[in-house]
Amino acid sequence: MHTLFGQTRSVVTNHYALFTPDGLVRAPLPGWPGATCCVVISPVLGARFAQLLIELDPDGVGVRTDPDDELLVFVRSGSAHIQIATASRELTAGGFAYIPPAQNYEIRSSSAATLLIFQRRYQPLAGYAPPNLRFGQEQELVGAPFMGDEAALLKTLLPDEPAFDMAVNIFTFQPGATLPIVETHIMEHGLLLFEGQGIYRLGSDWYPVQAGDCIWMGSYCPQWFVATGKEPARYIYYKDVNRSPLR
Ligand code: UGY
Ligand code: MN
Repeated sequence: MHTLFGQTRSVVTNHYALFTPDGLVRAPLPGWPGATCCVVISPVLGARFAQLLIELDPDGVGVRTDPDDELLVFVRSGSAHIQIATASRELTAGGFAYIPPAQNYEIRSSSAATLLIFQRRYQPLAGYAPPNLRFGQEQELVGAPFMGDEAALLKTLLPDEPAFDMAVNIFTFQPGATLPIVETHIMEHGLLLFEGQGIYRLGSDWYPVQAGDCIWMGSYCPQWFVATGKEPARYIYYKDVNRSPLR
């Protein structure tokens, strides 16, 4: 569907931002020679992490540029080969890798793949070593009812352990299902709506959203969601966790 010239659903504020696919702009990115990259969310916006959309074809590769960064790499489509030290995996759609700081990696694709990446400076925690490298497959995870609601199922991709300073979860809402409360919390979010549609409340505004939309919610941004339409709505989101609010 064409939008009227000069119109967009994208909106950027100090507390939140909504990015619709029509307005995303690709640009070269250090660490991704030959790949097509889009930095959707970054510290320039006020966030403390980055959310990247990467299109990899056989000419593209992803390698580490900063030893302090950790990454959650999620394959949206196609397949990607991830080589980390002696470990290597072929990941297909729904596959993911958590890459801890300092571990060198090489990400390639033999055909074409689209990746979603959450990346941030790892924040060490006294008494705990950084987490280990992990691979997983979203389809193998079982969703748990969110605050008792069978119509809102939550899958957690990473263990809830103190060493992790990030969580990445996938929500599936049946049509009509909602977040049970208007949440207002210190954690920030980066989000990509995989499927379906709904209304997202951000601050004191309400936005219609659909598959492909990305959202940044800063700390303390009031947030709420209802799935609308006839299909379930499914989104993946990042959240900072397990660290002192004073550091
Ligand atoms: O984990 C969360 O804070 C989640 N319930 N927030 C959200 O989906 N906006
Ligand atoms: Mn939340």
